Amino acid sequence: MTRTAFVSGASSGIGRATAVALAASGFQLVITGRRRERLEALAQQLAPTPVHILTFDVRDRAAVEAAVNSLPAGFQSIDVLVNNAGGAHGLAPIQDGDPNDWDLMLDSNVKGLLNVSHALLPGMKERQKGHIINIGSIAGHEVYANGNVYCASKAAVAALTKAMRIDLLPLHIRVAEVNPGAVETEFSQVRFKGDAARAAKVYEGFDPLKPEDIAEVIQFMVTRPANVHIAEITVLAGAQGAATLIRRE
Ligand code: NDP
Ligand code: 8X3
Repeated sequence: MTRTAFVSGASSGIGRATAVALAASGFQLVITGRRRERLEALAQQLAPTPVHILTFDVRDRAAVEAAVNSLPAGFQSIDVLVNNAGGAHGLAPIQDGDPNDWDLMLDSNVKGLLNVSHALLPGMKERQKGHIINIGSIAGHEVYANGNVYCASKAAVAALTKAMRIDLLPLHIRVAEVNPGAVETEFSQVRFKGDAARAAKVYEGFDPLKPEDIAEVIQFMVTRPANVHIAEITVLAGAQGAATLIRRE
C-alpha cells in the first residue's frame, strides 16, 4: 500500500527537497506552506505522484486543525510527518533583539511544530503507527553569538523530540531529530529580511550543504524497517566544525 508523507514548509529549501526525495521513494504527499503558487508548481513537478496541497501558517492552530480536517479520504492516513516549517528571524545581541522576531521564531519553530503534531497525532494514535521527523538544527545543540532566541527555539525542538519519542513509544510512533548545519536555502534571506547580499555572505568561501543532502538523510531514515529507529542525526557541511566555525578558502 502506498505510504503518505506530510511535509510542512515544502514551498522551499529542505522541505521542498524532502518532498521530491520522498516522492522518488514511492510516497504520496501532503505538502504545506503559506505560498500556494510554489506548492502548486511543486505538485506539477512531482506528477504522477499523488499530491495534496494545504496552505496554512503553522502559528495559527485553528487553521492547522481545519486544514488537517479537510484532507480527502485518500490522504488522511499519514505515515510520515516531517516537521520542517520554520526559520530564523534576525541575528542580533539579545539586548538589541526585536521581540517581534522572537515571537515569529518561538511561534513557528516551537508552537508551530506542536500545532501540526497535535493535529496529526490522533490519527497516528488510532492506527498505532507513525514516524515523525523534527527538523532541529546544530543551533539547537550549541549556542552562538547573536543566535540567542533561534538557538533556544531549536533547543526546544531537541527537548520536544526526546519527549515525544518517550511519550509516543507505547503507540508505535517513532520520533527523530535531524540537525542540519549550514544549508544554502532561503533561510538566510528570511533571517536577514530579504537582504540578499548579507544572505549570500553566509555561504561565501565554502561549499555549503544543499537541501537535497538533508532530504537524502530523511529519505533513508523513513525507509528503514520498523525494527530500526535512527533517533538523531547531525549533518554539517564538509567545511564546518561547529555552527559558526567554518573553514573558508
Ligand atoms: P527556507 O526558508 O528555504 O524554507 C522554510 C520553509 O518553511 C518554507 O517552505 C516556508 O514556507 C515554511 N515556513 C516558514 N514559516 C512558516 C509558517 N509560519 N507557516 C508555514 N510555513 C512556514 O529554509 P530552510 O529550508 O533552510 O528551513 C527549513 C527548516 O530547516 C527550518 O526549520 C530551519 O530552521 C531548519 N534549518 C535550516 C538550516 C539552514 O542552514 N538552512 C540549518 C538547520 C536547520 P512559506 O514561506 O511558503 O510559508
Ligand atoms: C540553521 C543553522 O547555524 O545558521 O539552523 O543557525 S545556523
